[in-house]
Amino acid sequence: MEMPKPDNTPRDFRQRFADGECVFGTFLKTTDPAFAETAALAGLDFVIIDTEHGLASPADLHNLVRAAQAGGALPVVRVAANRPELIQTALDAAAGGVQVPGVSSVADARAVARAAYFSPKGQRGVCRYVRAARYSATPAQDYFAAAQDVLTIVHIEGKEALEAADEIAAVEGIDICFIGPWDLSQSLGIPGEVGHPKMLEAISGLARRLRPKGKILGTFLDDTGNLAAFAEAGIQYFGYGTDVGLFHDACANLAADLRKTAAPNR
Ligand code: 3PY
Ligand code: MG
Repeated sequence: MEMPKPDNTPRDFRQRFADGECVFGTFLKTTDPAFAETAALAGLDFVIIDTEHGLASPADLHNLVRAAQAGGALPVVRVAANRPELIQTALDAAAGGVQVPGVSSVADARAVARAAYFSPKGQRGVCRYVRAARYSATPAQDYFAAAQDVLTIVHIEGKEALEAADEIAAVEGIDICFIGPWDLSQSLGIPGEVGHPKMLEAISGLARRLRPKGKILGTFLDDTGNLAAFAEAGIQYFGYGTDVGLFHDACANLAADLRKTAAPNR
């Protein structure tokens, strides 16, 4: 029997985290909403629309967010940098979460919370004619209340961030500390060696250290080798691979399979 699909809202994620569940998504580098919708229809819980290393313009964001919602996944936007106007643009498009790279201090984390929430939690720029407010169809006070339910995700991915991680994790208004293994490996002097035992130790150790602060932990994977160990260390939000990477791997496997299957007949 098919399991009912979770509704994949920020509130639903919070409940599932509290129940000890993990959630899974992928990064989107392309601007075609079909990938967002397909990932959602295939059963991923969320997609991360990547404007740090991807192509989406502010106008693309709207269609990518729409497509993820149409398929039933939570749309998260990774902004290019920790800037309030980028966070605001993502949330105005009705993203359910923002993911902010390179957060390395308490001041950085406070800036994220300030940009992501309306008063009294923050100072997000106010406009009720945006997609998130259904272009004014949602009554203003209802919109301002509902808009406070977003997921704020900060990347811990450098030496400085590791040192400040306990204080960053204590910042009010931050939901998820996401350990970025690629940037972290570079910062630790083992660039790209994300499977290095030092990395496994750094990521699991950090997760165990931050878990008691009441924050959810996340990380990036592109194979399942360390998934069980990371889940055991308390990580619950997993970004796995990218649209183009998954498509590349599927094509590479297909090409190899087709050649192998045809070979005996030639
Ligand atoms: C990193 O590994 O640095 C990332 O940002 C992964 O998303
Ligand atoms: Mg990174």
